[in-house]
Amino acid sequence: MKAEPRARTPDRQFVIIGAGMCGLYQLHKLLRMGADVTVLERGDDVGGTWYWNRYPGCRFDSESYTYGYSFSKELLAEWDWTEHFSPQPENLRYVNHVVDKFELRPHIQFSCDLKRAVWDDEHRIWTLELADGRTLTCRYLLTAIGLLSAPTMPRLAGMDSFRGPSFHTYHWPKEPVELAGKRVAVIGTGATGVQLIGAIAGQVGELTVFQRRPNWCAPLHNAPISAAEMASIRARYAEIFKKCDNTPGGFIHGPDRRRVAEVPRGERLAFWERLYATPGFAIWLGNFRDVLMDEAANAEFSAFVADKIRERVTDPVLAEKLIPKDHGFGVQRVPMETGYYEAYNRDNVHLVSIGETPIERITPTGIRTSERDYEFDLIVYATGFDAVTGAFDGIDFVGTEGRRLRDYWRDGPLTYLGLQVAGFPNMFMLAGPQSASLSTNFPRGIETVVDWASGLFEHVVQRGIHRVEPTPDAQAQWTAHVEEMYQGLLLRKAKSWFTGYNSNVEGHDKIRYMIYNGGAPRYRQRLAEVAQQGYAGFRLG
Ligand code: NA7
Repeated sequence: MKAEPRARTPDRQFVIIGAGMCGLYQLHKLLRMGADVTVLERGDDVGGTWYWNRYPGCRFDSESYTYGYSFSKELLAEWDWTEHFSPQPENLRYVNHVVDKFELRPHIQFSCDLKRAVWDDEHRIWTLELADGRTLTCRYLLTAIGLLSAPTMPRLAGMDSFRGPSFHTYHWPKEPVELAGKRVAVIGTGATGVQLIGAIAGQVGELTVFQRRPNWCAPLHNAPISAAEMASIRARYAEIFKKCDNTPGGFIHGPDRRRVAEVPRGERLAFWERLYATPGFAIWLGNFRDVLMDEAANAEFSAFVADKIRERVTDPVLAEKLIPKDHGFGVQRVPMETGYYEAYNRDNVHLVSIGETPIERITPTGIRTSERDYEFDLIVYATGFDAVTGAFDGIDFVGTEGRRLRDYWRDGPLTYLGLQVAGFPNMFMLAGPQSASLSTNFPRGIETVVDWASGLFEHVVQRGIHRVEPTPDAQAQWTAHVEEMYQGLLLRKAKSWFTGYNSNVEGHDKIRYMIYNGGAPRYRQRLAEVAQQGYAGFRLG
């Protein structure tokens, strides 16, 4: 007869991977529960996204006061945001302030690069192997490894041969980078490239942008927050967070329930003018609801935005190059810009459409396209990320019967609630693929998941339960539901990270269902039902 598995005592009860916004909140919750917990962070300080991304122009696209944590009244009362869309240095200061206030730092171990995690089903523990050879065991492994934390470089010949500095935006150096008078190349025009280009156009000598496909960008309309405004925001925090709770994306912007065709043309144009002048994502998430669902509605709004680009870019040939022709507005993540289109009116800014004249190679002195050679002092790769699953693929997770996560997810993620994977007991993804955190204003999404997961952890710890795993049925149903939620949306056709595309990663050239598009309220409701039903879909014990 097979002996009953016996839980062995691990080094730690809980290990959290990652000290960004998500991991830090989970740490705080577990400490308050009195749990034995430590965080392993690969960087040498806290902050995650806000620690790594230091490129000029990096800032929130979320209203600052909707991005901060909502869990502590005291924190809300004492922190002042200085801009409506706060820049990276301030965001990093905020994260550090939270860490100090809640005395989290002693519970975080830095420079811990997790390479492998192996589940031992007999003893019900995870063994974690770090890059430097150290190991640690834990009962529960909680990943907070970010959704855009595995940067990807193009696969171009000669990249190592360039004599000047070159780096991915994610690895923009901590030390100041000399830009004045320099000839700078930026490859990539996603949300990152668009922030960077707007910020440095006036600082560099010459700026040459290599654009593969243009994006539909919209004005951010950032502004400082005065002391009086901050006082008013503070007085309205409860109302602001309630509003975020009730919108699909966790922002203060929710869809207008009318359809484009229901509104007389003059009225809808006036509405769109107002949206174009409104700060933040209103233009994307506060638009008529069918703009993101119906081809004709989307085409009409896209034509409106195309005209805005034509108004803002003085050279009509250049303007056409900046207008996307292969997808409509909002089908891909909308980059929010500050002076982006006007940058192209400057004499020192040049656009190279590499859709027309592809890059052939990087040379020791610059970039060679099919048309000519360009010379640069600095090359910046704003080429995006192996989004969502990339950070997981970077760690060798080995579950029951030797199942490897990166193989199991080869054709796309399979999860239950975006939280757990069958065959990987006691591993919880706090911002995993197919959860709502990825499609929402991130902190709003992660507070939901962390609060809920903390309830589950309390439940299992109190009952002496040592093993939690989703049933294959529950997982299959959730994954099918996630896929179904893509069907009504035009974004299902996009070739962007929302659908798991990345030309720089082998095999990432077909749709993968990465994010939960059912909206945050529906996701929260589902989590609540699962808990009420005694954690339906999970096998406990
Ligand atoms: P994105 O949005 O994935 O953008 C990456 C950009 O880089 C995009 O313009 C790509 O062109 C371009 N790209 C990628 N690979 C190449 C190669 N090989 N050659 C030329 N151009 C390339 O990443 P971001 O960092 O801008 O934004 C990520 C998220 O960060 C964003 O959504 C926010 O949530 C914050 P393409 O469009 O694929 O033709």
